[in-house]
Amino acid sequence: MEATLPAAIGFLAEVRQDDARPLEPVFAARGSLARWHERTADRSLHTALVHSGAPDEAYARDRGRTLVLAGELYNQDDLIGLLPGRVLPGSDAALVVALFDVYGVHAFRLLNGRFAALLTDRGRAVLATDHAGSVPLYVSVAPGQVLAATEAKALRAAPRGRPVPPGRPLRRRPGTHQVPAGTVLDIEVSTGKCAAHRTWTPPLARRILPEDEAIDTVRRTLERAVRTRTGAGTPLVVLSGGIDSSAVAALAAGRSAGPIDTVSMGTDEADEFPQARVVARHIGSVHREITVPTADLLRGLPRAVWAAECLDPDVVEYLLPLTALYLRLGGTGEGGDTGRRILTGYGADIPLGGMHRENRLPRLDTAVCHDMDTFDGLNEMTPTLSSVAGHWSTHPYWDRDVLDVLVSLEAGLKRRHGRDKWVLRAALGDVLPHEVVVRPKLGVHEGSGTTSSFSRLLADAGVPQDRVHQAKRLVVQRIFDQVVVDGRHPDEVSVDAVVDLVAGRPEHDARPVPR
Ligand code: IOT
Ligand code: MG
Repeated sequence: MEATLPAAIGFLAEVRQDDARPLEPVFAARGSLARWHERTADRSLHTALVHSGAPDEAYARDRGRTLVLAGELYNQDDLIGLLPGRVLPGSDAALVVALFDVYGVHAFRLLNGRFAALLTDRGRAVLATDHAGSVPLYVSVAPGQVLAATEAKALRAAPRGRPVPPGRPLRRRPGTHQVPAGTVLDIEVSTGKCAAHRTWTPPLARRILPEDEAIDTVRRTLERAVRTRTGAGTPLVVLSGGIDSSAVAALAAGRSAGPIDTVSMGTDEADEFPQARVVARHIGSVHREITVPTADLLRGLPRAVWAAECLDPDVVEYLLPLTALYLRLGGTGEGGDTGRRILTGYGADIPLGGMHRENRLPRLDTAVCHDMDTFDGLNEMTPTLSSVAGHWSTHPYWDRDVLDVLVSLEAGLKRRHGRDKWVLRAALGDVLPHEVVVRPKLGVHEGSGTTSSFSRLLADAGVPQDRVHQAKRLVVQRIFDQVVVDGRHPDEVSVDAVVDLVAGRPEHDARPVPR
């Protein structure tokens, strides 16, 4: 459990009653590939695993059950306490399979982690996502076969599956479904019948806490989330200099024996380098700045959509600069020896309403409720964004405990004394310079100039101002169709050609876009 990266960062797993040939594994995630086959009297399990050097730790077998796990857990200590008298499990996968023996499918309600899992148990295939669905999981189900993968493109050649409610049908591949966040699908392999269990849901009620107590709770849970994500090597934090990533960097530095690494990206048009430098200097990190030419950034769109399998143009604008950064960090990830463990400040704005620049409390909570209702399926937290470059990213603000605390605080603690994300700023006041604590939010899409340069690309191609957002949606959709649905490699997709196509056919493309 002390390796830098999780044992596996992705999988394709096929549970079948027949002897059909397994699918060719296709992943954007980069790592070593291990294949593995197991046959019992009534079914076979074929698995292809993207791993980082220790594929055996991504499997666990116990009492006729086999579990395949991509990702990792963050509450092992608590979980191990539930298994008194047993031999201590040697991996996260072994821990989950041991818990399954005691709790059945409800074992997944106990986990705080970043994972996707498949478990076979006699005639059943059980699929599970973490609370946030932060490692995407797709499935195709037909009588006698259950095919599951952490990337939709890996199921491209799967035979057409049947609906598995509440699975979300994939665009133009209605037989492939995405397993919702915080969900277990318990599938009878022979019939394809599926029972769903929700294992997490965002808190709907709000807690009233005195300022001190709220501050203390946020600080403690966030510290723990950073600690459990730090792993064996030197942590690397992607740092914008805003409060979210600066808080993560300061907490990681606070518990590290030596200096941590931080890195900031900017473009030839915009950067937040001076702001990030203030933080790097304060915490004593080894800091790097990476400048990406805007033209290269935009050319990277197909790779970002290929990695994230995302159709939302706003989210793609957040993910594009981050993908560009991860690809330039260096390290091949082949064999798992050079991939980095990366901590981000991603996601803090969702439970705190930080994106909405909203003063009025009813509107703030409306924004929080809306965002907590709609994040699922956007894949904005996917580890594949960084694993296209062989790295593993993890987001402390979407730790299950941190998220539960942040969402549930009453809105007056999120917006207070004229400041957004007040409780977070107050909780980090002692570890960051004052100017960082009070710095207003600037999104990565703004700080890197991504939104404006993408808009300009479309305007230059002749898209009228009031149609730019819709045109962005169409560009992303067409790229998605090529690199996810049709299985093309992103290097074969020309952004200019897609932009020209969208710009040249306004009437045709004005119809609503199905999600
Ligand atoms: P933003 O908060 O700006 O960035 C997310 C993370 O990316 C930062 O915490 C930091 O770790 C990293 N980062 C940002 N800019 C840089 C940079 N220049 N160099 C290095 N690292 C950087 C969008 C946003 O504003 O990102 N994300 C929001 C909300 C998403 C909305 N989604 C939704 N409603 N479902 C967020 O909460 O992070
Ligand atoms: Mg930020």
